[in-house]
Amino acid sequence: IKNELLALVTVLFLQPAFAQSLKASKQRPNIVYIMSDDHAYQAISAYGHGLNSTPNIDRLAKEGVLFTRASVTNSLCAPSRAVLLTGKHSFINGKVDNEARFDWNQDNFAKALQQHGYQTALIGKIHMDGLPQGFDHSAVLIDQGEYYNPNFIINGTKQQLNGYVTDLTTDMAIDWIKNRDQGKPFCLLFHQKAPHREWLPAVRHLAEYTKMKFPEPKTLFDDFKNRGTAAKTAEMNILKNMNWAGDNKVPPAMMDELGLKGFMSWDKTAYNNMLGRMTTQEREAWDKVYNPIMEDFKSKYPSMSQEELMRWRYQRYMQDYLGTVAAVDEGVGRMLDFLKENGLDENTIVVYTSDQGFYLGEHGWFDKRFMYEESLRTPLLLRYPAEIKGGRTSEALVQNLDFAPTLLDYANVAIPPDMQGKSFRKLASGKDENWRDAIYYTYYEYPGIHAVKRHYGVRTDRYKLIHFYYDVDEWELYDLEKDPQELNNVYQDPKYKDVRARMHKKLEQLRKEYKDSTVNDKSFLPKKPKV
Ligand code: SGN
Ligand code: CA
Repeated sequence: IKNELLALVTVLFLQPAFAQSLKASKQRPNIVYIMSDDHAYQAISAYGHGLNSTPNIDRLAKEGVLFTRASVTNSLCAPSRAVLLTGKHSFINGKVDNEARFDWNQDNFAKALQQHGYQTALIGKIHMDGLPQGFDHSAVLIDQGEYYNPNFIINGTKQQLNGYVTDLTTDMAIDWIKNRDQGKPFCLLFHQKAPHREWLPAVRHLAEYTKMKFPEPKTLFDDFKNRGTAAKTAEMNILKNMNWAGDNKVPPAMMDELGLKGFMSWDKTAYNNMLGRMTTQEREAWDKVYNPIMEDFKSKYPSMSQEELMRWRYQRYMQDYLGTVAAVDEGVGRMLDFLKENGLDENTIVVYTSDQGFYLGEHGWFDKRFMYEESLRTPLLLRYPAEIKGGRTSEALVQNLDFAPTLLDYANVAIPPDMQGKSFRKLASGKDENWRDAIYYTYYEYPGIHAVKRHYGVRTDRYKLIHFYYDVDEWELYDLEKDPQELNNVYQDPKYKDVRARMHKKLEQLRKEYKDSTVNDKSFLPKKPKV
């Protein structure tokens, strides 16, 4: 019997899965944090909006947890990244808008991981000046970065790479893991540029996506009745505020023939610069697909109504935006396959998220910035089989503020007490947790591009209170249960008197807790961002 037992134990040990989980229990987990830029949750099929198909990102939902109400604290690129790194609100970490300087000398969670024996890397978009601190290796795009044959700054040295940005970023991310020091755990921030404006899909996706027709959101023709000034004056309308060449890919010469004017002064330049980066072959492939579309548009344009034009522009927008998402999804698939093939899938936490949400035609809009749902919320999926059973969803009010403490918690590194977020590690695996019942939001980039007024607010399970200030003084209150699309501001409605008072109280409480004194402190307000 002794021999049989010995044989059984030996067989068990030889099972690769068993061996791996035994190893995993001893090692600190690796982290692959994947973040895209402007990736709306509506454009991930696991969220069930029926727009497109993202089978690889969906694998994270099947094998992990999907958060339905994850949100950001400031719906803008660079501020969101600063919150991710520091675990602190914008008014504390100082990166209040895209123009403000980010102080890399302050603490961030990557530095803490490094100090505790992790090897760290940052690959892709970061949208901040200065050499990233906290990373053993960095390969970052300059500012917004380019889709075709982009420039990267690799450990401080500029280099132009040949290829498509999403694929190059994925290649570099996988290569870095391949070449890592196998004796240490790792944390990789794998940040895609896509699907950021101006939405240039990879050559292999052009034909497929430009043939697709997408369902229109119910509020594509929103008239902003019962809303305040901020929503009415924002410059995010697909019909009025998009660029013809830069965004919709109408060639500049055709714009002239049709008498079309871009909303931004850089409309034609953007098109010329972007397409000018392509190789001859890439450009030929592009023209082959886009020329017939544009010729067809040219012939129809003179008889198109404003409504038809809006519909055409919405479809063009969706085709290119979702076309860029296709390559992001493939990159996630390649990363997951790589981890699996190399026995790293059990002991690696994989996160997928975006720097914020995005409007895909809701309220007639593109872009983000507002505290309304589509841009406040951001996709969040997390896979870690050692702790999380697949197929879970969570409605908890988690935020990007929580990433730094959560990842430190998984790595068994003490969470610095001045971080303002909270670890959602227990929540992720479905354990009981006394979670926050409200979130706090701030937005500052005004005056600025898209003209979204400064605001801050609070959101609870059911209600949202927003204050727009600076050159207005307006309050909005939404009942998200009765009005999930936020079409009816009930701030002045007597029926909501008590709710309104409760929400004001909650807001004050949060502003105190997070130490925000910025709204009444004029000296804090950043200098006019350049448009
Ligand atoms: C650019 C875009 C804007 C976008 C900002 C910020 N205009 O300025 O539409 O809101 O970036 O985006 S573009 O014509 O230059 O493309 S963010 O994701 O970096 O915050
Ligand atoms: Ca962004």
